[in-house]
Amino acid sequence: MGANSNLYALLEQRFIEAGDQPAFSLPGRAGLSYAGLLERVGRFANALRELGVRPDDRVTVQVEKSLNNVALYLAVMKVGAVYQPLNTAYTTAEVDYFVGDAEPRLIVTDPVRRAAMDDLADKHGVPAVETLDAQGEGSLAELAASMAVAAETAHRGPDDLAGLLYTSGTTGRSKGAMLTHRNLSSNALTLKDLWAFAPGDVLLHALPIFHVHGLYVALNTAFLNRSEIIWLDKFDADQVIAQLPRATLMMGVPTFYTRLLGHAGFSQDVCGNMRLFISGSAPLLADTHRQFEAVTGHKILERYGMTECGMITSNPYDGERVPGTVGFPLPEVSVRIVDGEGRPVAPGEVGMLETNGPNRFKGYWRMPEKTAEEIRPDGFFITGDLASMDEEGRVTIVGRGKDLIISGGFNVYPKEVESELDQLPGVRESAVIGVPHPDFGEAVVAVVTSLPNVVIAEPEVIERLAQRLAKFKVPKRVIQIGELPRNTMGKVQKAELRKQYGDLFSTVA
Ligand code: MCA
Ligand code: AMP
Repeated sequence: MGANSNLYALLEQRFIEAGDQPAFSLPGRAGLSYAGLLERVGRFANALRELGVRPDDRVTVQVEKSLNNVALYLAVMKVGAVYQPLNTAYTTAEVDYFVGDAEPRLIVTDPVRRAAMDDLADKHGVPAVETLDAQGEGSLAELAASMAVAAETAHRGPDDLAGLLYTSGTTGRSKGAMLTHRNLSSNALTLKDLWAFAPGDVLLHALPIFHVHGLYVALNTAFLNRSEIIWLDKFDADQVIAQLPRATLMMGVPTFYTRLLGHAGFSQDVCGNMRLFISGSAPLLADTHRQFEAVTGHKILERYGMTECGMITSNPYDGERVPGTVGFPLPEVSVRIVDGEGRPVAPGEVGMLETNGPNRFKGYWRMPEKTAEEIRPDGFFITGDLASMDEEGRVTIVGRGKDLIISGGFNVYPKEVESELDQLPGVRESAVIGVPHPDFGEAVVAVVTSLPNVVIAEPEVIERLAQRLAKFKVPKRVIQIGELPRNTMGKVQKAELRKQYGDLFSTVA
C-alpha cells in the first residue's frame, strides 16, 4: 500500500503539531483547540463507524454551521466516506432528489426536519438518520460523546472520493461533482502557499460551510496553516466589524464587501491587523474593488473557481491585483480559452474557458454521458464561463455561456425556477432572468404570461414557490406581461428582458 492520500491524514498531522493552539474562537462562546478538535473528530469517526458508515459510503449533511458540523465533515473523511453537504435553504422536495441520487448510508439533519428526513430515508432505503442543531447538539453529538477518542484514519488513494457536491444543471437535474482526495489536497496546498499563509494568521470565517468556498477553500487552507479561525455563524456586518481587528485574513463573496462598505462602522481602523481580503464565487465589480481600496487601503484579491474544480485562477499575492480580472491560472492548473469548435482563440479574445489539473473533479456521479459531454478526451473541463486571457496569461471573466444567475454567491438555474412557475395555476409561460441588484449582485426576477383573463398575484406566486424552492432561488419580483419577446426562431429573448428590467432594483439602497 502506498502513502495515505486521505486529506484528513494530512490535516491530522497538522492538528497534532498544533496541539493546544486555538483552532476556533467563537465570540462570546467557548472555542476549541486543535487538540480538542482532534479528539472530537475521533469521537465522531467512531460514531460514524458505529452507525455502519464504511469507506465510499455517502453521508448526506444538511445542518446549520457549528463546530460539530466541522468535526463531522472531518470525521467523514477520516473513515474514508464521502461528504455530501447540502445548502440549509433547500426544501424537503429538493433534498428528496439529492438523497435519492446519492443513496447515502446516513443522513444528518436538523432536529426540526427529522420527521421529514425519516420519511425520505424510508422512501430511499437510507439505513440511518441522526441530528445536529445550530448549536451542534443532537443525536449524533450524543452518540459521539459516548465514543472513544482514538480512531484509525482510513487509507485512501488519490482518486478515491472525499466529497460529492451538487451543482444545478442548465437542463435537467442537479449533478453530483465527485471530488477526490487529490482534488482537495492539491488545491488546499497550492492556495496556502499562493496566498502566503504564515504562522500567526487568523482567519475570519463568516461563509456557509455547505459549499466549496467556505468548506474547502477557507477551512482546508487555514487547517494546513494551523491557523486560528474566528467562527461566525453567518455573515453579519456588525459582527464582522467587531471581529476584524483580531483577524489577518477573510474570504467572502462580493456581497460581504458591498455590505461592509455600506456600514457606517467600517473603516481603515478596524482593518489594522488585516493582511488579505479575498473575494470569489461571483464577479466583484471593479467599482467595489476601488471603493474598498479607497476606504481601507486594501486591494481585494479576487480569484475564480467552481464546484467541479475548486479554485482555478487567482490574482497574485505579490504583484498587481487588477480590478475586474481574476488573475492567473494556479500552479499546475491549465486554462485555455477556445472558440465554438474548441480551437484556442487569440490573446484578448473572448471564448469558453476550459481547464484541467489536479483540482479537476473525477466526473459527475452516475452520469457518464454528462461527464463525457463536459470533460473533453484530453481532460479539459468545459466550465461554461466566457472569458479572455491576455498575453501574460491574466484571465477576465466576461460572462456565462450557461444560463445561470449568481445571487449573493449562490447559483440559480432559471430552468429550475421556470419549471416550478409553469406548474402554477393560471401561468402560461415564464422566463426567469438575473438583473443587477445592489446587495446580491444579481437578483432573480420572473417574467410571466397568464392564461386568458387571469391576473397573476405576485405575493401568492412567491409564497407558492417558497414551499418548493430554496429561498435564494425564489424570484424577488414576479412581473406579468402580455407576451414574452421572441426571436424569429421562437426562442425567448432573455437579453431583451434583462435590458427592460435592468434597473428594477437600481433605486433600492
Ligand atoms: C439569503 N437570501 C438570499 C440570499 N441569501 N436571496 C438571494 N440570494 C442570496 N444569496 C434571502 C433570505 O432567505 C431572505 O429572504 C432575504 O434573501 C434576505 O436575507 P438576508 O438576511 O439579507 O441574507 P443573509 O442571511 O444575510 O445572506 C446573504 C449572504 C448569504 C450573506 C450573502 O447569501 C451568503 O452567505 N452567501 C454566500 C454564498 C456562498 O458561500 N457561495 C459559495 C458557493 P426572506 O427575507 O424572504 O426570508 S461555492 C462557489 O461558488 C465556487 C466554488 C467559488 O468560486 O467559490
Ligand atoms: P459554483 O457552481 O457554485 O461552484 O459556481 C461557479 C461559478 O461561479 C463559476 O462557473 C463562475 O460563473 C462563478 N464565479 C466564481 N468565481 C467568480 C469570479 N471571481 N468572477 C466571476 N464569476 C465567478
